[in-house]
Order: sequence, then C-alpha cells, then structure tokens
Amino acid sequence: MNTITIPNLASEQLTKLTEQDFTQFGERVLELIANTHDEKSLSELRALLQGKKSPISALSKQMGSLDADGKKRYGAYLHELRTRIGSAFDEQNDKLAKLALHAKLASEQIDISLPARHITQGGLHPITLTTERMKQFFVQAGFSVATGPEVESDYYNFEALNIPSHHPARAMHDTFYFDAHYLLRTHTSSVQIRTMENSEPPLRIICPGRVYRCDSDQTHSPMFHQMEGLMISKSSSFAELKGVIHEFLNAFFGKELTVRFRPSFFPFTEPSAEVDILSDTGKWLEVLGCGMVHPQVLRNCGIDPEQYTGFAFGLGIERFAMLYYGIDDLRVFFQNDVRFLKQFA
Ligand code: 2NL
Repeated sequence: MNTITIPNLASEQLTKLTEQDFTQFGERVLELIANTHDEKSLSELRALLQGKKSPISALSKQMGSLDADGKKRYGAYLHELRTRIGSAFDEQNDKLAKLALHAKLASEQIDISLPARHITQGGLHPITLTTERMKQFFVQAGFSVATGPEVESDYYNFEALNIPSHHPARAMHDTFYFDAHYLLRTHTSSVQIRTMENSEPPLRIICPGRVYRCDSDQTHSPMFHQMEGLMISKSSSFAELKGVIHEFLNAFFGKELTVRFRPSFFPFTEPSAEVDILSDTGKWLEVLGCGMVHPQVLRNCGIDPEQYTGFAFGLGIERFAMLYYGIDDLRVFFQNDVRFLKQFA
C-alpha cells in the first residue's frame, strides 16, 4: 500500500541528499496523507510514518554517523520534514472528522415536512358521564358516595335484604353464582347493607356501580350499572322520599317534570313504589323503584326501627343515559365503537 522506504545510506550518500530530496520525499508523503479517505487509514499511515520503525526514524538514526556540520544541516531538513508531516496529519484528521460528521448529520436528517401522526384525545364513556351527573345532585344534597365488592356473599346480596333462599325474587334476579355462597352482586344494595352495619345513623349515601344478571337480549346486558341511594334519620318519611326523588329527576333532566309514584312491591321496602315521568310525547316512562326501608332490613344491620326510619331507591344508569342522550339501543354502551363514543368526547 504505502511505499515509502529509505535505503540504508552510508554517511557519504546521506550527505549527498539535498534539501530538494527531502522536499520531494515530503511531497510524496503529503500526497499519501491527502489521499486517505477515512480516519482508520489515516491512523494506519500515521503509525507507519511516525512510529519507531518509520523511514523518518531510520533516516534520523543514520544521521548519527554524520559530523557535527552534517548533523546540523540534515537535522534541520529532518525537523522541517517532521513538522510538515505532523501538521499534514492534523489537517487531514480535521478534514476527515468534518466529513464524517457531515455524513452522519446527512444520514440522520429528519424530514420535518412529513405530516405528524394525529394525537386524538379520548373522552369519558356516556355511562361515566351519566353517573357523574347523578352524583352531582346527591353530593350537593349531602350524600356521600360508597362503593363495595362486586363478588358478594348471598347474605349481603339477598339474606340481609329480606330475600330468603326460597323467595321467588332470587330466581327473578337471574344470579351468577360461583358456588353455594358466593355470587356476582345483582344490585348495589349490598354496599348499603355494609355501610349500615359499619356506621351510625343518620346516613345519606349513594352507591353507583356494576351489577350482574344472567340475562342477555336486546334490552338486557349481563353486566350493567345501577345506582342505589339510602337516607336514614329519626324523621325520614315517604314525603321526604318523594321530595328528594322529584328534585333529583328535575335536576338530572334539567326541567320541571311531571312525576308519578305507583304502588309496588320489593321485599326490602315497605311501602314500595315505582316512579314514572311524563315524556314530551305524553307517555309515562318508568325510571326507578323506591320505598321506605323495611324494619327487618334495619334490624339486620343493627339499626333500631323504633328510633330510625329510612328510604331507599334504585335505578338503572343505562336507562337514564338512554333517556338523557336519546339512545334507543342498550347494546351500544358495551360495543366500544369509537364512532359512538367520540360523540361524547
Ligand atoms: C329498582 C328498585 C330499589 C332499593 C332498591 C334498598 C336498599 C337497601 C334497603 C332497602 Cl339496603 N332498599 N334499595 C329500594 C327500593 C327499590 O330498586 O327498580 N331498581 C332498578
């Protein structure tokens, strides 16, 4: 590759070397340096020319045999040669480093004219929005939000609510059972039972959450959302229940509604009622169930029914969401179709 050799010259031959010889030699070397194309071959050439075994060292060693005058003269030529070669290496090194940097920058160039990928913002699910709207009313009315387990025992889901095992209401509930005692809650009443057990009246709570029933068709989903409410005090009455429910419905739907309370039956309330609202088209729409908490349910939770009375209600959140947003198909809530969901973002 690099052919620079200095013959082993005798001192009389050495003294015949002129400044021009050194210059010519230097020019050949500089040409070799300038012809390197990368930092690796440059450093190989540097090792060859500046190392101990380089022809310049050989030349330098041979000078030992010269007289003082010769040493001075050729020493100066050699020094000049070394200096020129040294700075040629440094310059070439800088040049190659710059080229390498430019090549690297060019290869890493970012095309800023390319349109960026869209960042789309998510939104809350209509069931979440509806639940929040319900909470808004009750929280300002002094209710707190209580939650509890979705996997329940039959005691908290049925027994404590005055629904014994032989009761037809158990069959009505189409329960998902794990075994003889554990099940997926069929309503959030179990949260209210737990709260009554663990705290002292007076109480004002709402219990929103997922509930499960083994039932699936156009109008039933095996998982849906319910909100129950409970108020217990020394003076709660059916009149108070009617007032709170009517105010809630007005606040939720954002207008003065015509409301009707129809007698009904639930094992956990006495008396019980179902509540209808009058639609714009003159039809009565059933929206919730309610009643005065059954004395046996209060007793089950360690509350004396001679001292305290309470009312409770339960409603399906999907039904309220459908009425509020004007949705006619229950299944869209569970399909997670972005075209549906983005309308609520
Ligand atoms: C309905 C009816 C109702 C209750 C739920 C309740 C809870 C306790 C005690 C007494 Cl701890 N009652 N909850 C009361 C009446 C009706 O739900 O149609 N829900 C969709």
